[in-house]
Amino acid sequence: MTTLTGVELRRVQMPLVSPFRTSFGVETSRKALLVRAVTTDAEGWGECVAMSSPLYSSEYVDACADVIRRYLVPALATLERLDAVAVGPALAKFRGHRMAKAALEMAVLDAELRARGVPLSRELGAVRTRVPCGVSVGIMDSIDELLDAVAGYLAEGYLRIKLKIEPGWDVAPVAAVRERFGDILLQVDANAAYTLANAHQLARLDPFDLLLIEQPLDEEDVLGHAALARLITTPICLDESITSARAAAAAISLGACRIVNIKPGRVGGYLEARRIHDVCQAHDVPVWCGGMLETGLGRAANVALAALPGFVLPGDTSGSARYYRTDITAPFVVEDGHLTVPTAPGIGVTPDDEALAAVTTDAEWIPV
Ligand code: NPG
Repeated sequence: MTTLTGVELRRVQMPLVSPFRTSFGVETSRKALLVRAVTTDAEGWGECVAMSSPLYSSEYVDACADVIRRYLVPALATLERLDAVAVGPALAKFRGHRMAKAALEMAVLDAELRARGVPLSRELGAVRTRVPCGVSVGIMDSIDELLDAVAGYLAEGYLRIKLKIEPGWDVAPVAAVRERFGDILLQVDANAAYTLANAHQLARLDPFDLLLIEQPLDEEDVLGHAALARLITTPICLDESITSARAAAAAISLGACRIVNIKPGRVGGYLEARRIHDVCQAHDVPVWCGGMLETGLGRAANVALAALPGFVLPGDTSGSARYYRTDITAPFVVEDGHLTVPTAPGIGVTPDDEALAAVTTDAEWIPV
């Protein structure tokens, strides 16, 4: 019977190859929290997708570390039998904190699958050996700078471009990219920067034949998205609003979205992510895998998830080089617009000791 021996929380700081600007701020380096779960059978790695400030969602790195240390690890320590499927139910009494829960569940799942010799992709039900890659392009100082960035990504083989938008940076960049690059797969992401009062402005994106507009309105404004869907023709995709399979089912029933972005960290883990995939598939709602500037650890797991059958759109699963000069795992390299799904047990990758040590700013052992 497997039990938990302890958990290591490790903070890393990794410079981004170029600043990444969204409607809520600029990231110049990724300060991430990594989780190493040690069990009586194996050890496994998890990555927490929270940012250092609560700007994308209410979670942030220090809060995640605190809740993991103070509540989540002690709750898992009481389990007589530590299975990844038992993690969610054991942590359910603690409200929210999905990114923290997801990181811990990922580490336990990785350890369990390594012990069983099963790759995460097979455990989740993957049907592909490689996944098509998109890239998310931040807000830039000028249209020329944006066009250069997009040209570079297309030359690297990316199959879909996502433009970050905000009021004042929406129709003009989209029009410029369409005009210059023609019939590419193109979508936009607003990170909740608009209100329903902006519907007229958002409708001006309709002629550009976008795949989707992602999260135009506030995360809690599901009804607003349903109203907006009746005013624009571009399909609405939800990200921040979809926190669980239940939330996905409700948003779909209400007509708030026709497409769903699945980020395992945002929804409490890979097992809930698979449930959202299943709900969406049952409703013929296409899904794609989002990204949170993950290191190679989170990327490995995201690529496994993106290989499930309902992931029919290219995800924000870019190659390591789009983010980091040196990743902490062997780099993921885009070939022919695709990333290869890892085949080794668990998430299929481990950190390189030296690379990890070089970016570690703090490490803490939590015994159980
Ligand atoms: O490729 O990992 C990536 C980044 C994809 O745009 C991306 N992520 O809102 O989806 C998002 C966004 C994000 C980035 C959110 C940074 C939070 C922080």
